[in-house]
Amino acid sequence: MTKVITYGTYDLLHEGHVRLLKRAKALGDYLIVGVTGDGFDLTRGKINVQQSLVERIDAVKATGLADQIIVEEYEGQKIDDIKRYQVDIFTVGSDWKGKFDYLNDYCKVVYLDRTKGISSSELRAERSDINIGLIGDSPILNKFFRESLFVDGVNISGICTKCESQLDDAIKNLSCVTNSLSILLENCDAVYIISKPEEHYQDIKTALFNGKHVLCESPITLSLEQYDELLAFAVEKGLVLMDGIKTAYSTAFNRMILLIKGGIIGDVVSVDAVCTSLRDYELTGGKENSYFWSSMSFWGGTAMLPIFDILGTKFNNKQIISRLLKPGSKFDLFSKITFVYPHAVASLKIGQGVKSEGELIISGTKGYVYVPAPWWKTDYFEVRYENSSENRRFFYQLDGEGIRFEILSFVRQIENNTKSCNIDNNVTRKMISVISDFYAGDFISI
Ligand code: C2G
Repeated sequence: MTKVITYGTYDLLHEGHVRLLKRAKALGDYLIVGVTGDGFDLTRGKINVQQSLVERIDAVKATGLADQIIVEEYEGQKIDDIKRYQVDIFTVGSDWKGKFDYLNDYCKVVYLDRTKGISSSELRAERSDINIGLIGDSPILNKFFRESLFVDGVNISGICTKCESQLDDAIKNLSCVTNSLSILLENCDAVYIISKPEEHYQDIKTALFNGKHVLCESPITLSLEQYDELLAFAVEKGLVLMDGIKTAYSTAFNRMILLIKGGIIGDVVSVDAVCTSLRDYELTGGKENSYFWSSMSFWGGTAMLPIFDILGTKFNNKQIISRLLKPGSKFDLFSKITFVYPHAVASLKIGQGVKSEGELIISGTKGYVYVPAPWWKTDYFEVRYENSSENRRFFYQLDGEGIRFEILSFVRQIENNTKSCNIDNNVTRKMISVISDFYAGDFISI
């Protein structure tokens, strides 16, 4: 019996896939099809897969061409499979010609002509693009633009900005570059907002009023009442209002939270997060402007995310201690916040004008989790115990600091009309509540 094996994502199964499977089957007597797992596709950069692994397996099964279906989950698995299943022939479409010649050491390699004129990505692209308009002046917009290129079905259609000095040419050359929000809103279906925090409320309200979905950098607003008003309006109009904290879209961060909730370090007694950067301070000479945000606005949401994800939002009390840019201003160069819970304590240190070690440490009764700087865009963390031989290390690739996955989540919510973002609404509300307390003067000045 001649055994043949082939692999693929098989997203939105189409004629090209079926033709490949038929010709693969004809190469022998028994065909094994390796369908790529969701995690493996993410690792190899295929972030736009529409269907789940189960849906893709079912579609391949329904062709009746596969005698056996397996899941491809890791780099190099093909060699293991060829040996395990005593495969005689590996085959794949000619778009991969040459890429798998190394498998000749284990079996015969056959590249079959790829069917022209059809592909999963073309099928995905048949959906109309979602045009996203940018709002703000920050250099972060350049990152956001670059990351959007990795997401199928997204087109950056314009920008509303008051200052182009920090923007790349790719943005300056967009077809719609304006300082008028109404003109931008005529040229997009959704907006990404990173204007000054005090402008978020009005920008969001105008966008929602004009039927546009909103992805807004944290803090979405500087007052809870405003946030609740906007969220209710978005829900009423069937629009997405999404909190943009890219850390929430880092696989490593999310897996770390799951492991901690599963008890890997016992009861969590303390969460300590540090986020600092002098970049904007040095860029602007310490002068407030549209992208030199206060520490509380720039870092507050990010630093509170692990605390509220792990310990919840029901702390008994908090204390904010801040070093201000100048006496009487509400612009903190550095803040430390301590949260006291019934059986735990948490602290965060954030700084736009102070530099410290940007690590995240979660302390538990069995061990602790250590996330090295910059933890807010990490692909790596360690679980450490008293007996260091039991320590465990975790790595989850993070392309683009999580921004492309944040954009993907935003687009999926718009397409599927679902709220499935990685940040719980109660967490967003609590972040806004703490930040608004700061701006209301509830802090000790040092
Ligand atoms: N294919 C084809 N003609 C098309 C589209 C795809 O012959 N118009 C073939 C591909 O060459 C591949 C199989 O169908 O052999 C599955 O294609 P995809 O689902 O796009 O998966 P891909 O990432 O190309 O899988 O490690 C090998 C890869 O997993 C191959």
